[in-house]
Parts: sequence; structure tokens; C-alpha cells
Amino acid sequence: MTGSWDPRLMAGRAPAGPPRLRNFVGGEFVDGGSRFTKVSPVTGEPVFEVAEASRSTVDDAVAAARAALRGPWGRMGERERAEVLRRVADELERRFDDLVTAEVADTGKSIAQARTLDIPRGAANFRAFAEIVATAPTESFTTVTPTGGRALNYAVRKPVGVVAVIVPWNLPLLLLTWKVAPALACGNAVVVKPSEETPASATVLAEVMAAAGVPAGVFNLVHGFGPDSTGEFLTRHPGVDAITFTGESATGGAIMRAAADGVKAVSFELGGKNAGLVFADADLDAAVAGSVRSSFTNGGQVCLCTERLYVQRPVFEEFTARLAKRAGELAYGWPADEATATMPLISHQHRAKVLGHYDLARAEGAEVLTGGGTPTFGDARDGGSYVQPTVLTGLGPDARTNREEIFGPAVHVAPFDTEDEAYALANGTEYGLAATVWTRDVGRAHRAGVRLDAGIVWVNTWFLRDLRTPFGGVKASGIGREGGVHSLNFYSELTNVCVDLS
Ligand code: NAD
Ligand code: 6OD
Repeated sequence: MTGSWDPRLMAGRAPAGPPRLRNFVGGEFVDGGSRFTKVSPVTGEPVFEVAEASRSTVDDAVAAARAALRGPWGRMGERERAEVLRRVADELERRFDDLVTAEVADTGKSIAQARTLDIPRGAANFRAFAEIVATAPTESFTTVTPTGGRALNYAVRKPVGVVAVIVPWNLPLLLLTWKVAPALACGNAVVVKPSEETPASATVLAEVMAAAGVPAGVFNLVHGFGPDSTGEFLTRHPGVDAITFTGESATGGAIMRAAADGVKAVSFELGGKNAGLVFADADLDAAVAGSVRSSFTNGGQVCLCTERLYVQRPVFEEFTARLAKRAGELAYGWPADEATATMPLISHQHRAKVLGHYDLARAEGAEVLTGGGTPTFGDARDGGSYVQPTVLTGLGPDARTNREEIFGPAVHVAPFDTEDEAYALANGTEYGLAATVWTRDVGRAHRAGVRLDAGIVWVNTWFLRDLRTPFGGVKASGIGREGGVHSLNFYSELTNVCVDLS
């Protein structure tokens, strides 16, 4: 497929007809079923033709993964696997421009963001887990036996087996490699299903795997949809040992039901309705700039994005006015323009959902401080799926606008008076993924970590990541933690060996 990554794809154009993206099974690119068309969110024009994996293609992918576990891959030690992961990172860096093209063509995100966040994080995931797996200890205990002797207990890590990796469209390579890197580090073989909206960077990743010398069958890629398609064929497959999924909470429920039949382990990173708390003692410039980032990065299409801001009353008016002004100024340029600050939503279907939320907010009585509709360009972008960055106010905590995930560039701002009230408001949804707190009070910074029902609490920053730290959600936002040793614990089985030394 090398050569298909024409930079004109980034502007939503497929000049010589849309390139065809295929499945990758047992080290070969294969068709395997019908095809679907992927359109550009920037222009609405076709950018890729994608081979949808049929049930038998999924069977072949799972069989190839199982066979790979019986081959040299299954006998490799941690250090050798870490070396393979470093070669994958090197090759990802060599294919940097193709990956940027693929990611921007699929999502319409700015080239600047793809270059500084999405693609570097893809390579960083492989480098980080190469280090983590090569250095992670396991437990060891010396036990006094009933006869007064000694026994030595120690744990050994073994791969889980064939891992199904199912991911969404918002940060495609970043989220995919966040799972594939630790799964391979632990010696598993994977069958990956990217979102039907973002097939391209995963296809480049398959090329990267082959070029980096990853043995055939260790990494398999199947394209397609969820229910009654590739995703469901994979999660219901008896040859799959574990499922790692990132996506909507409702999809997590459907996958959990499928996994129950085979009693498969699941790791879930799900939706959020994240709160930001701005205290009156905060550095207001930093809080405004940080909240613009946390609400509107990637068009608001990051699971960690802030959709509810609670601002202490003395600074509420000033903060809200400054936030709305900055949101209204976010530039809509083409992905290649350096000044571009926002991006389209992933599809017309998702745009209809987000615009439905804008209408709902108005119907619930919200005041729209900026945005609330769609922009017009007078060029090909009018065929895309843009919406205006939107700031709302005036609704209570029980409004659906303050409870349901929008997953677009929209935030509601409301005042609070006391610290206790702020935590109660922040904790008042069924979700619990991330929260952001803006304060100069050190004691409060630490209290917030304890009082907020969220898997991740940022203080005076947002989306600052250390890949060794636990990442995941509470309540409807997920099951389990990934990151560092937490990923190793999901992607491996520990066997305790007990040796009587007497
Ligand atoms: P989605 O749940 O619709 O789809 C995610 C993936 O699951 C896609 O590959 C899809 O094809 C597949 N899928 C859908 N139904 C399936 C089924 N029944 N069986 C098997 N596979 C199925 O999510 P999306 O719209 O792609 O992504 C947006 C959602 O993801 C938001 O809710 C967002 O909060 C969440 N998300 C969470 C995190 C996190 O780390 N917690 C990260 C990113 C996105
Ligand atoms: O940074 C990460 O590791 C991560 N999993 C980010 C998730 C972003 C959600 O859209």
C-alpha cells in the first residue's frame, strides 16, 4: 500500500480514485468480503475504499494469531520482545509522514495536532512498553512451612493468548497502540479492529509491523463495523482469550454480554462527562487557556474532554465571558493551515447527534453564549461535518445536557459557592473518567484527588500523560486500568510457583 498516502488526501480529496485499504491476516494483505467507502469529514468526498472482513476472514485472523503463539514469538523472552517493540517504534518514526496523511485523511484533524500528539504518541507507546516489560518485577515471598522449613514463592508472567483489540475513531493510532504495544510486550498475538471511520493509520501500522520483522500472525488487522459485522464476529469468537475495548459505554455493555459466553477477560475504557472545577484562587489566565484546551481539543472528541465547567462565584462572570470569547475565535482552517485550531466531527451521523444536543440544550432552557450551530465556508468544506464550538450556561445539574456525553465541542458552565458543593456537582453523573481542577491551594489540590469520583484527576493541567500511571474510569467510564504495570497485569497471566526448599 506504500505510495497510496498522497498528501492531497489530507484535504479530503482522493485525486486518482480512493485507495483501497485491506485486512492484514497472517502477514498478508487480503480482501475477504464486501467493501465500504470511507468519506472525508472535511469535504464529505470518498477518501478510501475499505475491505470489510467477513466472518471467515475473522476466523482466519484468529487462527493466524493462535498459530503465531505456537511459533518463535511464543518462545521469545521479554528482552527480545522489547527489542521488537523498539524496531516498531523506529519504523513508525520512519513512516511518520504517511501516518500523518492517514490520520488527517480519516479524521480531518489538523496536521499540526497529528504531528505533535497522535503520531508521536503512537511511537512512544511502543518505546514505553519496551522499557516497562523489560524492567517490571514480579512478586516473590519466602514462606515458613508447617514443619519449620522454608518455601520460595515467585510469580511468572505468561501471555493471555489471542487478544481482540477494538478501538474508536477519535485518536486512532494513539488509542490502538496504547493497547497493541503492551499486548505484544507481554507475548500475546492480537487481532485488531479499528473503527470503520478510521481504517487508514491501522493499515499503515500493519505495514510497519511487517517491515519491523514482527512474525506473521502476531499482528492481524480486520476492518469493518460493530454489530453483526467484524466487531461482533471477533468478540464472540471462541478462539479469542481476552478483549480490550475503548469506546462508548453502551457498546461496552454489548461487548460484555458477548464476552460472558466465553468467560473472557475484558478491559474497558468508556465514555465520560468530565467536570472541570475552577476555584476563585486559580490563575485565571491558565484556567481559561486550559479549559479551552480541555473542552475543544480534537473538536471536543476526546473521552477526557471537559463538558461541564463549575466556576466559583466570585470569578464566574469573568471566566465565562473569557471562555466564550476564546471559543468563538477558534479558527476553522483546512487541516494543513498552521492557524487551524478546530476540526470537523468525524461524520455527518455524529454531527447530527451533536446538533441534536445543541437543540436539546436550547429546549431545556440553556443560554447559548457562543456557537450552537454549523459554520459555512463557501468552499468544499461545506460538504464536511463541522459544527461551531459552543459554550452554554443556565442549566441545572439534572438537565440532560449536563448528564449525557455529547462528544463534541460543547461545554456548559455553571457557578458554585463551596468546595463541598463543587465535588458534589462534579460527582453527580453516572460517569467517572477524568476531572480537572484549577486552584493555587495545595491542600485543596490533594483533597480533590480523594473527593472526586474519577479515574484521573488533573490539577492545573489537562491530558498530561505519564505512560506508567494507571489510566481508566470509575462507574460507567470503564473497567480496569491500563498503563505501566496495570497493562502488564491485564495482558498477562501470573502463575505462582511454590518450591519447598526443605
Ligand atoms: P463506539 O463504541 O461506537 O465504537 C468503538 C468501536 O467499537 C468501533 O471500532 C466500533 O466498530 C466497535 N463496535 C461497535 N459496536 C460493537 C459491537 N456490538 N461489538 C463489537 N464491536 C463494536 O465508539 P466511538 O463512537 O467509535 O467512540 C466514541 C466513544 O468512545 C465515546 O463515548 C468516548 O467517550 C469513548 N472513548 C473512551 C475513551 C477512554 O479512554 N475512556 C477513549 C476514547 C473514546
Ligand atoms: O493517553 C492515553 O493513553 C489515552 N488512553 C487517552 C484517551 C483518550 C480518549 O479519547
